[in-house]
Amino acid sequence: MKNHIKTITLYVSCLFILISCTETVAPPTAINPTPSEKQLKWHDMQFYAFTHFSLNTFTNKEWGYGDESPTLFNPTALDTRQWARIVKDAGMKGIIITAKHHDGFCLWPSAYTERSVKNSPWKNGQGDVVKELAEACKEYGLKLGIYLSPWDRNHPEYGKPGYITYFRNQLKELLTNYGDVFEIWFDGANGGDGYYGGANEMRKINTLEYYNWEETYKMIYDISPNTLTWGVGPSEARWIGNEEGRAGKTNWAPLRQKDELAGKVHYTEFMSGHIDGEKWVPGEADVSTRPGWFYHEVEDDKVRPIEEMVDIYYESIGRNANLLLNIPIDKRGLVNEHDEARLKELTAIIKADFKTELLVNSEVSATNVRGNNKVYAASNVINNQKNSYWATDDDINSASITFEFKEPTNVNRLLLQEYVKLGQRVKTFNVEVNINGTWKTVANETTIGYKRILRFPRVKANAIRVNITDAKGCLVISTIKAYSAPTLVKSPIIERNKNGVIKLSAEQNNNIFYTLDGTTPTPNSTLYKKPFKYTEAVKIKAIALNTQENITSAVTTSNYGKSKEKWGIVSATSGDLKTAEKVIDGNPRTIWGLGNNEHKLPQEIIIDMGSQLTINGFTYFPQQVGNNLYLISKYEFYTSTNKTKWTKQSAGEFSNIKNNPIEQIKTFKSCKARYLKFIATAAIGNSNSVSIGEIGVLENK
Ligand code: FUL
Repeated sequence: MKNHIKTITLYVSCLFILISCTETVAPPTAINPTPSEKQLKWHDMQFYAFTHFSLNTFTNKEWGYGDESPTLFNPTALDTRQWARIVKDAGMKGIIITAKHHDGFCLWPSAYTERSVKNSPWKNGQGDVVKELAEACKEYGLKLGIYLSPWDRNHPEYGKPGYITYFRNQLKELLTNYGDVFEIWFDGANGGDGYYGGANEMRKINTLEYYNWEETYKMIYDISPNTLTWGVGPSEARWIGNEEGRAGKTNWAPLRQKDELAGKVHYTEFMSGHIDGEKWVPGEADVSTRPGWFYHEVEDDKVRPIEEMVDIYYESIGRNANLLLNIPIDKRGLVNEHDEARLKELTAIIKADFKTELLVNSEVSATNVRGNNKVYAASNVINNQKNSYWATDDDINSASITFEFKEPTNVNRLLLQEYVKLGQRVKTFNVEVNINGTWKTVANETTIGYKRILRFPRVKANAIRVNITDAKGCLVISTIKAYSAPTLVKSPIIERNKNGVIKLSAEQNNNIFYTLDGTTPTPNSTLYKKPFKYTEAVKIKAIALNTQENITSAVTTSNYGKSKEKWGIVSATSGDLKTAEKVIDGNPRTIWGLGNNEHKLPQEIIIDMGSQLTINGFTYFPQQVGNNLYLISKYEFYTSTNKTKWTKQSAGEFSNIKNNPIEQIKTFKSCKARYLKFIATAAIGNSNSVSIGEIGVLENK
């Protein structure tokens, strides 16, 4: 009898399972906003290149004024196939080119202006860079994107209705003559002083009204429906709010775009989007391999260190954003060797980090599965099918999913994806690992979105559990993957103060080895023990060694002129001389000038270098820390051997300093000098206040 009952029970439960598995359970309803098909395709691209290349490449500027002659554009070995090969090898999916930057020079022979390649010596005016790139992209299976600067510092009619017709005509040319364009990039820098056909004046416009973006976008979609619009106006993707390539840890694709268009959103909010945003406007993180966007020879040794590049990857793609990585094209018309080498390193590290997926053979279970139906099974997250997902019941917006390994497994990366076609939902989650029976939390996080990648210290885990603790509705998770990435040893930081004291630092328990003669350091080089003094010009190279795993870091190189030991402040127009000393203390984080009302422009500082030096440039490190950076936008720089007769060596603007407050390097003809006079003549913003982190010189070798 007992057995009989057992059989019946078994039979009933099998039937129940069978019914619940075959029964169709409706998929979750979408939570608005949701992405369009075009946006979904764009999300899948994840990683693509930016190429800044124009007249600026030849004039050594970041922003041209608009009066530079097109005859200066003369690459000696332009090869867009080389760009495409390097981009493809780096695993990127497309290239966006600066068809026209702010100075108005066109890389294609536009029918609407003389200011283009057609009036340059390159290919006797017969060339077309956009066409060559479109062809190379096609050959290498890459998508083409276009940057067309709305701001045009050359055009006589900029600011008037005539320019809008010109701008739209150029858009038409670019969107019809070069095949498919996956993205059109409209930069936010707009209005200011410029050449404007010889008027040489300041022109300010209201970006939103002037361009009538609604209409401009309508025109774009009519001509080229598959082109995604980026940037100003009611666009389909947004700036990430900085030029460092980093998204917020919390990052919603939704954005309150209506508020943004009404001027009610500060750009720093772009890093995180808005939980209550009414439109799907995902973030794209743009950053250059170097400090500047255009190629400058002085930045050849300033390509971002490999650890920074890796961080950028994880803090953009790993934080629900696409990564747009700029590779400046050099004067030859090629990707420079320095950038190519760094890209290869980055590609190798990313490949190694995601080499072996670890969850694929694990046992998966979840605390809730929608309708108990296998269509929404927890195991869908490891089946590698983009269109399947684990979902929970409608009333369940928190649940756990557990992966049990067959044997203890090393893990330090977790990749998660929501099925964003149905909206971005997860608000908070955490990750636990089970080590020999004890659960330990390794991450406490907020959003997931299209893709989230977590890095945590390597653990040998028996199981991993992801607890989603809050969401906008039921859960819809398409992918969870885990990896064990090799250890990346961070290269040392090199600092030298005013008196020439050199300090090297690295991660805890790492040894540092260095050289002072320009040779590559190895673990047989000098072991760093404590800060030491070295006042002469020197090239320091250092590596860190993780002694536990016996792995070395990449090399950090720092070039120094003579130390500023003998430097002093002669005079400063604001504050006491002691505070002014901060501009020569070797530390860009300490500043002179605190944006208060006493500091009116112009501001001037005179420095005595203590002895006569031969110099051919100066550097200005803007303030790095603080909410208001009091940045200098225009300057004059003078030198003197006797403090009475001054020679103007350089004057002009620090272009793009607002969005990218990097060290500014200005070169000039070599001269002898003992005294330096730096004058700030204009500042960013309305405060009229300025500050300086550090002033330095470029010494002639
Ligand atoms: C900025 C521009 O002003 C820069 O020159 C550069 O093109 C960068 C990508 O966007 O805002």
